[in-house]
Amino acid sequence: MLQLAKVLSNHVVERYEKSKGSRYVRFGNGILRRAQSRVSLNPRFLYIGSENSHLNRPHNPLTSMVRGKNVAVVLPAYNAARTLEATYREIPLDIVDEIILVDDASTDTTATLARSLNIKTIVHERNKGYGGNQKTCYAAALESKADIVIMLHPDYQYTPRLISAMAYLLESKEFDVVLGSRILGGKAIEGGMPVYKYISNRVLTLLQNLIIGAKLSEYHTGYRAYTRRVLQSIPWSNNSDDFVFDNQLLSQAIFAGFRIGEITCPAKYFREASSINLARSINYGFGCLLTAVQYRLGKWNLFTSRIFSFNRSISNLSN
Ligand SMILES: Nc1nc2c(ncn2[C@@H]2O[C@H](COP(=O)(O)OP(=O)(O)O)[C@@H](O)[C@H]2O)c(=O)[nH]1
Ligand SMILES: [Mg+2]
Repeated sequence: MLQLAKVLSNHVVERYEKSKGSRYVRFGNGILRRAQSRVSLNPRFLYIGSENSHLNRPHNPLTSMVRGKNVAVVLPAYNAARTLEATYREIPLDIVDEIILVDDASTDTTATLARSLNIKTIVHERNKGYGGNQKTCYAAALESKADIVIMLHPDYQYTPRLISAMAYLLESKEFDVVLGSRILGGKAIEGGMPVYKYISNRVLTLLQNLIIGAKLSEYHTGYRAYTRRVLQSIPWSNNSDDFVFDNQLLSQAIFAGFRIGEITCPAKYFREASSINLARSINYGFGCLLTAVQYRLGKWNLFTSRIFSFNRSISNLSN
């Protein structure tokens, strides 16, 4: 590695490294940028690629930017070829160490496209469902030594620009789980959420809050961040392979005493961003209510279902 310590536009260039044919420079303020292929070693003319040059941006930067924490973004994908690149382009790679996409036997070119974007891609040979997909995502993220894992849908519904905010909230150690809530900002319907989805979300959330005894703005967002400890201690492999997986994991986290933080997240609604039909939505709604009832029975020690059969004090145990 060639070390440079020169001053450029009031920033100190800490180092310059050639890696896989690309050149990166790290400034004293912590910003990592990819330099254009022709880099002048005269620092006065060192040209830094624009922040928008997203293609072939480096994954696995030299060190993590979230105070030494390894940040992984997992993308559970199913037929996401039309929206993947737009999603990827907005992922803040200056703080993300690894992006993992799990392709659930899509019938489109999701996996090929993901690989062409240099995303670590795992392909299911057969469709395992949304929950089954996330199981592969979290297993891969834990294996890659991630300290913070952010699950983002590759359907470009939730803005990836909040990844940094979510990662820093977890890094603050005030929270163990962070949710990007579409409800908090009060703009869900304005943002295009269908009215029937909004009403179902609010009613389900109200019932879940009453039964579980929490006070979340919603339990149904597809934008979530977890610490390694949460994913290591909750037995999520017992959960459903279907859409209710998320809801079970969140309820398990509350059951175990993990602290849940929420931030406002605007969400977009367009054809590719929302494909679940009414029958599956209703099935999901009943699954959420069943989870809440299982939670309550588990808390009252009346009946312990499989998903809640773990030590409820795990959040207090040391790492
Ligand atoms: N693994 C898997 N994921 C699916 C399947 N169907 C939908 N999804 C994903 O589940 C997520 C939520 O579905 P979506 O239609 O966007 O729901 P909505 O945004 O809540 O209306 C998206 O990321 C989809 O790609 C499936 O059969 N298998
Ligand atoms: Mg969606």
